[in-house]
Amino acid sequence: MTRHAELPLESYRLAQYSVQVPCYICEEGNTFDAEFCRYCYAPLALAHQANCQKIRPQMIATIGASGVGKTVYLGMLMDMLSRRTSRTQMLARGAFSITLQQTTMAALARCEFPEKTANEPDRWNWVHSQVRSHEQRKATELIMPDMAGEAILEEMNHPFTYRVIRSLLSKSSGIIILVDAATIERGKGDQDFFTMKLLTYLSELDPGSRTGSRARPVSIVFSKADMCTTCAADPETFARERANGLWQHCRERFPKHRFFAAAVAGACGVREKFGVGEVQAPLRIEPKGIVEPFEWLLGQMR
Ligand SMILES: Nc1nc2c(ncn2[C@@H]2O[C@H](COP(=O)(O)OP(=O)(O)O)[C@@H](O)[C@H]2O)c(=O)[nH]1
Ligand SMILES: [Mg+2]
Ligand SMILES: [Zn+2]
Repeated sequence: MTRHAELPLESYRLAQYSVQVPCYICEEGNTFDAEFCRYCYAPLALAHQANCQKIRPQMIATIGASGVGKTVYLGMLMDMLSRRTSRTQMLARGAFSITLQQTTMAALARCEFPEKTANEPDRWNWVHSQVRSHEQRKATELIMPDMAGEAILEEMNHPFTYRVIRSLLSKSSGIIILVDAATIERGKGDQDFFTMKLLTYLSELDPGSRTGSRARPVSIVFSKADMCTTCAADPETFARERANGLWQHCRERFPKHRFFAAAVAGACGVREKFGVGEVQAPLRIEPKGIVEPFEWLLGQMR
């Protein structure tokens, strides 16, 4: 046994913790080795990625009630943009940015829709990407999360329960709102009410400011247009006739808005899933109107 032992003093390692890394979404300080922001639960990988570049990324929020098709739409949008060789193209930054596209496309390839998005922000998929278009020489850096509809509703009803949603919506340069065309066609008013609530929340985040909500472009996308031919043919008229409250709100509060119709599936069937019961299954994948709302939004943001 020896009496003397040499122990290296490693307290210098603690010095690294004195430098805080600000979260890209809520700007609160975090330690350099944290995976998620301790205030809003956004991944800190976004902050690390953004720090490596000269251009600060802009944000686009995709919102809508639970089950409108946000995950399917965003997954398909990423997949289409990342495979394109002409017009608008997308290049993922960071491996985490590919998960949404991967899980959506894997599910669709099995003739299934992807799993429901979890409510906890640390389980959402975030996409940080570089978007190029042939009209613009400079690329745009974009951050887009796939949020859960229940969390969005909770934040609207009880502000500050989900800080990540509030910070993201107040900083977003553009908004994509998804509305379920199939439920509107069936005459149910809840989609209309939910979207009006969203628009009111958005316009009250920073009322009156010139750079605030009124200046922001908003794409209103009627999803599941494969189940509603009138909507697919003319989304603007469909909005005016079938979702009049929503149409009026957009006209009065968001001067830069446009209505679109989108569908990922060409036709759907119902199948039995063990332990779950009947679930919708896509029979054909026929994406329609997926890229248009995004390209319009990008054009307006520039
Ligand atoms: N017919 C049809 N149904 C769709 C389409 N996209 C989504 N759905 C249905 O909507 C459900 C919810 O989609 P999801 O993307 O998880 O919605 P989210 O909660 O807004 O993320 C899916 O399970 C499908 O049943 C579509 O393009 N056509
Ligand atoms: Mg989802
Ligand atoms: Zn944060």
